[in-house]
Amino acid sequence: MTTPLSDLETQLATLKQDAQDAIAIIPTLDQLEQLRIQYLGKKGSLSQVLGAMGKLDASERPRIGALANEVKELIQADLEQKRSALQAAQIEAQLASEAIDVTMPGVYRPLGHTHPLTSTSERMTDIFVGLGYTVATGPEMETDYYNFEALNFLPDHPARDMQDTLYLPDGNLLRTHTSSVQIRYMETNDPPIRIVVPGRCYRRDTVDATHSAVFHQLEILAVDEGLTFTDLRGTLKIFLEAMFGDIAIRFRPSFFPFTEPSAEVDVQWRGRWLEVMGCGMVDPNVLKAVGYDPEIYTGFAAGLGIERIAMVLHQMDDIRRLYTSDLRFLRQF
Ligand code: 2NL
Repeated sequence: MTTPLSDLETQLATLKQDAQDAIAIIPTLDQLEQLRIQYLGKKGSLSQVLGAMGKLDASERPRIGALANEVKELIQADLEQKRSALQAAQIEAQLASEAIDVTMPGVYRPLGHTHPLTSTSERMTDIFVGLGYTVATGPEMETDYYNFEALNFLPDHPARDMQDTLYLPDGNLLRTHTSSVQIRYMETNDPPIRIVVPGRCYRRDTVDATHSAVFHQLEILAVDEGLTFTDLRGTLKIFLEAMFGDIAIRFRPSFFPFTEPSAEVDVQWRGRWLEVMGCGMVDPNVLKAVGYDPEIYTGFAAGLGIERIAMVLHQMDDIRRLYTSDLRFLRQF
């Protein structure tokens, strides 16, 4: 019984050194686990060495046994340390790869905004909504009845002419004002009513700096018991002051088929009188056409061109700027 003792001691020492060297350079957690199995597993190197202890003299076993435990614990400690180091490195690598440099300049995406015609329309509509009006809309293709007849246009009124109105092959037409929406609304709603109607309109016209075949109108209509021209004037004054600020306004007599009396409204703007809308008391014939009793109800109405208001507000001289989508123009708003 000579060699086994020193043999086993040497083997344990070698095993310890091999394991520690291997652990030191292992690059991944998976490979570290393979190492653990290789050295400390049931069929691992350490088990094999311990298997040989049976051949030892009983008096030597405690010392070699203690030595083997020491080696096992050292390797376990190394494995554990390496595991922590590899895990920490893995988290570091993940953090590094997912890092966001918040100091990097951002990517600026082109940002659009509301078209000046839309924002003008919305501003105007909102003022009336603030006064308790309800927004109403309707079809752009209309019948002669809703666009003309119900609005008290005589059969031979010049506005009905092919020269002024765009007729469709089926006999319908493209509405020339939004008043047709008010007729439809009155047909299906009883007084009292307060509506504001913004919308696209069409006319057969030569296009120039102040005329477009497609344009936008906003009309209001109120029908109730006891409404007077004073109510109309007060309402329009409140609207125009909200739109233009503290300005002077004046009413001039005018004529429309659908109102009686009728007036044109001017505002004093940058030292000049500007015509901004038409208005009047709803003609009794219009009330009759929708089944309202003109002996009980009166109404007032007004209509204004949205392009005209946008042009006045933004000091524009050519209506076509509003339709040509030139970004150099649009970016100014
Ligand atoms: C203008 C004039 C106006 C109306 C529109 C209206 C509608 C109904 C009944 C009575 Cl349903 N009137 N609308 C009234 C007066 C004038 O517009 O020059 N617009 C640009």
